[in-house]
Amino acid sequence: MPTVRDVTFNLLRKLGVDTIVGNPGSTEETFLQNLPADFTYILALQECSVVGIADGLAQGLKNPVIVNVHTGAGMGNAMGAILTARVNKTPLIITAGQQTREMLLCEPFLTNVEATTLPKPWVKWSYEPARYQDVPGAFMRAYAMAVQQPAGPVFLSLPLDDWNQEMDDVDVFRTTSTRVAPDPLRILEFSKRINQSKKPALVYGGDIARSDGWDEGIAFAEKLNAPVWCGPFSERISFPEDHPLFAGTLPAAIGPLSKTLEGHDLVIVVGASVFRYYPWVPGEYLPSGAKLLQVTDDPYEAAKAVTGDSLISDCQLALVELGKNVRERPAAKGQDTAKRNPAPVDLENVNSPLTAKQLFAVLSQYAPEDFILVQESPSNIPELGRSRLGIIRKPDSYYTMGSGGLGWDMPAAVGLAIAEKRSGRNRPVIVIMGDGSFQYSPQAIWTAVQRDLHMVVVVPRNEEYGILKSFALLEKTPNVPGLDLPDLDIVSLAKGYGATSYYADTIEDIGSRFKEALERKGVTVIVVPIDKHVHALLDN
Ligand SMILES: Cc1ncc(C[n+]2csc(CCOP(=O)(O)OP(=O)(O)O)c2C)c(N)n1
Ligand SMILES: [Mg+2]
Repeated sequence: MPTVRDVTFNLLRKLGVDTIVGNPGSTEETFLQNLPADFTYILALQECSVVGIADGLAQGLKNPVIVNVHTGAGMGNAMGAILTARVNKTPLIITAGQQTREMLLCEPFLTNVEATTLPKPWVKWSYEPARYQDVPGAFMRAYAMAVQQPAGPVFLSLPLDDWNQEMDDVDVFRTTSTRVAPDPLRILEFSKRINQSKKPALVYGGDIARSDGWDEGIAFAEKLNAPVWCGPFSERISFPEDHPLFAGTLPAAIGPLSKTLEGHDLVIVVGASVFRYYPWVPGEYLPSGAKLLQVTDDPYEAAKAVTGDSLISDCQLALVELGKNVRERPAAKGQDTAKRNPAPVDLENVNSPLTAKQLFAVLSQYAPEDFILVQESPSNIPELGRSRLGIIRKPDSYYTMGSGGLGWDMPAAVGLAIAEKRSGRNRPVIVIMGDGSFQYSPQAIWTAVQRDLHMVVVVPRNEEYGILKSFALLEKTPNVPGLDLPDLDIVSLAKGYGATSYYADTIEDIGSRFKEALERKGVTVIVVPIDKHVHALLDN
């Protein structure tokens, strides 16, 4: 008779899920024993990196990935990245071993007490099979739950003695649709309101990128001839930032956001929260007299929107349907052209250390035509966005976390680089990583080196948690302790994980190291000192 393992691995083959990212312990070894040759196990050295790598890989492959971590402690370490996977809407089947059923009542060492409660509220479904025979069916249900919109992580707690049990060779494979089409009546209502509006504005978010709606988003904006804003803290970019209709990123605060949209009588948000605010700056949600329409694939987002009317749908499908029904508009008189042109930077007269702006200008000179950009560099996001390197022009080329949880981007970049290698796209992954942010998941670099990936990490080193100083200024909270980061030897850390690493502090050095890192495959970490200065928090 087949075992639970045999039946489960057969199911996973049918589902096309063949990759496990994990960090093993004794409670996971029965699952991992004699891993079939057609499955890949990717080892990461800490669970935040495990989940981050799986997240990047799943996004890069556009397919769910299995995560396997070690009972309660592994799940504890994984939680920050699980939270981010939920916000990022990444389908992950997260599994953790559980102690033997025989002993669970006496709670032996390594018992995951209340295993299904631990990952809540950040998983869509959390389950420990009631019987070993239910393990394959639980995986099927987990898959179906993870891939349906809004996609996201699910959790299975798996007692270690289940895997070798014999069971009938049941086939629990089934399929389910993954996209939700819009209500046709609601489409007509929304189209009518768009057609009646005098000056609509568009706000695009990550759902469009996830639904492969890049082209449809452009066509819709061009038909309306309306400016396109990117929602605050967007984890994906869904519209070319060099397009003449691109208007910028909305500020992440109530008052400034509505001020930015002044002059528009209708705000059409597609695939973003309404809105992802950060500091509290009071004001109206919308400019006076303006109304808001939201399209989202997530009923939760529709319910929590602070204002406006919502339509629940896959964003690509909704853009196509709305596009058929809205009237074509000419360009408004005096309408601006592309807002996002690289800012001019003087590289002739520079001080030491360089500014972030100068650093990004240098990197931009060598940036290839095709690459993936990943950033976790909080105080430098606006400057990055004004450089050629940071102006996103192509679909599926920018990724970050929508949660604010540091420690996600380094491993996610590794997962994305694995997907690039596996798919044969082979774009290099360029990571801009703050010196503070670097410390949350540095061990992901080891996985990248071991898997021979092409990744270039540039660390703007300001020796501080710069963004927190900006926040303290805005919130008028002086003398917060613990915001300085002296004496961190990031080059040695990177070398310790096997990367090639350099300290570069001149324009020539930065340029030649970056160029070399892009030409040579492999993992390179370049640490560049930059000046300390407190940025305005709501600078976009
Ligand atoms: C897991 C986690 N812990 C703490 C924070 C709070 N936090 C937000 S930004 C930041 C500092 C980031 O510093 P760095 O990467 O050096 O970027 P800089 O602001 O200097 O550009 C911290 C600690 C967080 N967002 N996530
Ligand atoms: Mg810093």
